[in-house]
Amino acid sequence: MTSRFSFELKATDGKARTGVISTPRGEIRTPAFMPVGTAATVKAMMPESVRATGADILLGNTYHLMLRPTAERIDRLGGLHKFMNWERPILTDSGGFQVMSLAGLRKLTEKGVTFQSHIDGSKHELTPERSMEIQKLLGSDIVMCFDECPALPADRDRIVESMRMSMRWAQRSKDAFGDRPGHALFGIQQGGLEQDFREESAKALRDIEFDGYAIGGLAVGEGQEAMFKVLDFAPDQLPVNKPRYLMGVGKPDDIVGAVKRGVDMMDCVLPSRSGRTGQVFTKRGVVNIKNARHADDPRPLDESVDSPARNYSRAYLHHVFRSNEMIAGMLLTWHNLRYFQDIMNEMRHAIAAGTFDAWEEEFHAMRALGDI
Ligand code: PRF
Repeated sequence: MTSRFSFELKATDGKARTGVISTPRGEIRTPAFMPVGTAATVKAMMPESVRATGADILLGNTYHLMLRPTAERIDRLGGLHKFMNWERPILTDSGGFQVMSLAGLRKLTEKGVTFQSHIDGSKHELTPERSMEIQKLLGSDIVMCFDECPALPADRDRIVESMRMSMRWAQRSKDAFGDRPGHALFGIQQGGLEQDFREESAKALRDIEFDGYAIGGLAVGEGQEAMFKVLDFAPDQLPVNKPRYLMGVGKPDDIVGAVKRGVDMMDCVLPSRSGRTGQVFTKRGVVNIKNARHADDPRPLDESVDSPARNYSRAYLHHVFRSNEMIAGMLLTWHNLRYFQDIMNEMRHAIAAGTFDAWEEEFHAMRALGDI
């Protein structure tokens, strides 16, 4: 085990990269997909099962955990890893983005943001300094800068103003984070869809110097085409020798397109949330298990995905989903998480072998066939 945080690039194929992030809590193979464990659990999964899907790292949320059960309580109980029984790396988001999408009555100033809890209406404040303190109390391995991001579309003035404040917050985050060997701090690039603002943001972050760099402010309503246009230049604006993390993305084809453009890490609630709403991701596209056409189908969902769900018929999965049985969410979530990790694993191998383009072509061809 290394005692420091480091990133080693092993191979590239076009702009796609594969490598390994080393942390005192274990290695993270990249490109990496991070399941989301918002409230100290990946919903419907035990940590052992999450690991069995192939995940090297989980994402946790400052916003949810500060409200319930509070960062101080988690600290008293030995930190987030011990609390949730996940000993491998955890990345925590910094809270600002979740405040903007979930909290009531928000007030944004240069100092930070005050808001009302979506749980009980109580009043709270988050600043770069408080976010760093909370992420330290949680024991997060990869800490995210405190940032802010406007919903798109927004006009250029609003975007640049917000980006520049996030860059001032990035400096305050770095100052408050201090020197914590074995723990990493990632900066977050903002700037909407504008190449000049993205470059200004990247330069500000490069000057401050971080252990990794996230691309924020995407997947906020702009659509895949607009997002890919930004990803055609944004990763190149960030240091080549540090991990690049695209926040909150995405569907399987978003993930593949992002990796092709030089992204190393991603997170999304999609595989776990969809598992609970009956949406299933397969090599041949999306299947909705609720659909009546599955009611008499004795075949498994997708035999090629190695999860417990393949031991059940579509008819059974349809039945337990329609009956609101918990096993439906458990099996479908496991399947989805395993499918996402399979994609990452296949991409890592294809990049190392220099066959990413052929792999991508096959990925799209299989989806074009439609469900079995
Ligand atoms: N900033 C932070 N978290 C995020 C985002 C962001 O821009 C996004 C945007 N897709 C998701 N999560 N801190």
